[in-house]
Amino acid sequence: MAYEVIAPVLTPFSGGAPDLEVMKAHVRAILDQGVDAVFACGTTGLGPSLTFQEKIGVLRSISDVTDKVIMQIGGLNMDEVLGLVKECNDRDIMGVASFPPYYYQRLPESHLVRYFQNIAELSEHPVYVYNYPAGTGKDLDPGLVSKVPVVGVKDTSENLAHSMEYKRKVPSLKVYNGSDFLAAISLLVLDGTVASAANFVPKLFSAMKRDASSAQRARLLRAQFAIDEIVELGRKYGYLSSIYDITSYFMGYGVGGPRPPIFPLEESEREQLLRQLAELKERAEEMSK
Ligand code: FW2
Repeated sequence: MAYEVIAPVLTPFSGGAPDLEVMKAHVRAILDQGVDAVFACGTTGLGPSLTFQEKIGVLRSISDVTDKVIMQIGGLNMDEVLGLVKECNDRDIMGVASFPPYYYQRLPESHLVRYFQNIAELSEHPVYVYNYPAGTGKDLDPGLVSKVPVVGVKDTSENLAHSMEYKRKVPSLKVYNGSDFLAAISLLVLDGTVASAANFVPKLFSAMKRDASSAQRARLLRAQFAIDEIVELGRKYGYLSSIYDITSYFMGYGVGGPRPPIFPLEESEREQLLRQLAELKERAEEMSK
């Protein structure tokens, strides 16, 4: 099976802690509606602000529901990073992924290579690089990625040429782009997309997979533009916050809220956002058929 649509799954919080039951139900729902796999503890999953124990909780809960999970284990404490690799070794999952130790800006390339080598040596699962230069301040380019034993890369960049360069220079790699705005084109020219919008329009992504494989270019573009409008609207309120409201509204069940330092929307903002989303929801549902 090809894993073309991977959802960087949000982490629902309630009462200041991850709500693992809601998370499991959400993962089940989006997989049932056409998402191929989930990427846990990424950016949308607020991975960088979860504690070690919370990440273990997320891993255990999701892997109780599905083996279609790539667990993002990156962090600044190597013992915890490797501890998470060991936890993953005990679970039946697709792979582990990591961003680089992002806080330290002048690490030599050889140290970044060693970071991924240490992970790969310990991991019993395939390893993926999570490249997100806008978030981490580091670009793990194809030259670096070719030096580490990884099977793929999730490149969160709005520069498609950058993602394609991995394919050209390291053809054996699975390459996913992580920008919602490049989801359609990633289905056509890369191995797939890791799109946060798959949290709230999983059926639309399922229709997009079908349209990509049958070259229904116009339909695919219309779907992409609907996603763009939703994400752009969400960004006005802070996307990592508003994705909880967008997902609850589109999916028809609550997924809690974020946890500070990612603050929830004010009630008035939420009402305004939902009013602005009504027409887009109808459009997305129509196109998901
Ligand atoms: C993640 C993703 C998607 C993000 C993107 C950032 O882990 O959340 O990288 O939404 O704007 O892959």
